[in-house]
Amino acid sequence: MNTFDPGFLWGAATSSYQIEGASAEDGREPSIWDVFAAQPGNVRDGDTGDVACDHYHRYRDDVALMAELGLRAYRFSVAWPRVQPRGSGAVNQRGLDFYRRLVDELLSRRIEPWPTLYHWDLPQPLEDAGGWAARDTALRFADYAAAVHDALADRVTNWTTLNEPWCSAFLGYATGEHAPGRREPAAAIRAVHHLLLGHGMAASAMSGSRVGITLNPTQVSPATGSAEDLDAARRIDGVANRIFLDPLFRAAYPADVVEDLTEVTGFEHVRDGDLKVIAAPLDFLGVNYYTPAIVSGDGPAHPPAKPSPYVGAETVRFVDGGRPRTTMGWEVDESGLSDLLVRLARDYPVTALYVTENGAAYDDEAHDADRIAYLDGHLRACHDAVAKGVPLRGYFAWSLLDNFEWAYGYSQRFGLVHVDFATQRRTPKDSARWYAEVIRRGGL
Ligand code: PNW
Repeated sequence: MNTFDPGFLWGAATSSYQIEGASAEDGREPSIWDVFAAQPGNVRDGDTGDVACDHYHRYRDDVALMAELGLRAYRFSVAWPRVQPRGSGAVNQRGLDFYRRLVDELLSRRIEPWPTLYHWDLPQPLEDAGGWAARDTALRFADYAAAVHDALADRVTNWTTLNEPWCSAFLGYATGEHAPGRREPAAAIRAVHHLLLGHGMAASAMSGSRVGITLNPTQVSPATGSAEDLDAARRIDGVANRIFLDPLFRAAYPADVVEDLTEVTGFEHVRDGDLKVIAAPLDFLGVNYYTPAIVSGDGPAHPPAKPSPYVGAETVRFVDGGRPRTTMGWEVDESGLSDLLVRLARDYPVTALYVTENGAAYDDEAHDADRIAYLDGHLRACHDAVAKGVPLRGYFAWSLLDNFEWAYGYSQRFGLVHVDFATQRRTPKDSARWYAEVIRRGGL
């Protein structure tokens, strides 16, 4: 049996825009995702998060469901446009009250609340003022973080600033696949910096609590040992991983990444002292993992017509690993997760790691043997990493519920619990019962 430490934290995750709905209730105003999803062509089938899983009204039932699964922790995100509808100024008490009710409900069921302060729903007025490409957004974020922290720090211990700043910066500002849908590579690099700066400023505003950040590092390997493929892997590792990890843990942007980006930016947006703020000590690092990457340097000589999220590495080609794929088209390879965790613990001074998301989209409704196999394989990979000395302290399955999967709308189902979006009926899948049993036994 693969047993985990008794203190290992077993959880599941969601995010505000993906499940809450109630998009215009109790003073909430539009975020960049409301505006982006309303624009035809941006989200599959014209889906929006207006209703989503209606969690805003059903949170009590949803917490009861979590208790049935035996979850020890629940990772959710706070919607900035509920708390500060215009992104700055006075807080909206009714918005904060929702999260207080949710947290109290969790605590009454002995489920640890793990809030994330930013899972992509930027108040639209801040995007109108330049979004994450503008420095002021970092200051606004720290202000908002302090307001939520003040309201809930008496009952919440573990705080995460950002979810996957890579997606915010590169899918939001370089490829335009995510809100705000901009295609400006230089703006994406500025967004990286202002997201990191906002993280650092927020972290210092929350002293006294345990504070971390969640990244989605890419486990990248070269297709062959050729010099071209090794260089392709270095470049992707640079602009996907080290561009975040080095500022956070070493207070510096990696020199090779700065060099790779010379035609895009001279990093004039970085001011003296910023890196010191960004490298504020972290209590934990959250890792979201779904699939690894295999890359080759023999890509097309010119960037393809479709914009690449890998700014400065547009010619790198992603190679098929020949493994089965989920309905997202993502290859299933759990060895990437153990390799990634081992690498992070080896290269950076992380004291505690959590897998803050891991899971798979499949179409099966009740009997989801493929999802069970995915989760089983990845939990074994976590166990391997622990055996190799990685300080992995917990695991959150993505996701508790089928939900709004961003540009894919409701077409991709990641839930342990099936949601019939016409009736909002929740039905635990086999994977939910399987996961409950894993938690009860403390391993596999
Ligand atoms: C993450 N990519 O998103 C998010 O944190 C979740 O909100 C989301 O539902 C989940 O993973 C599943 O997609 C990602 O293109 C979206 O590499 C896109 C990418 C990675 C992560």
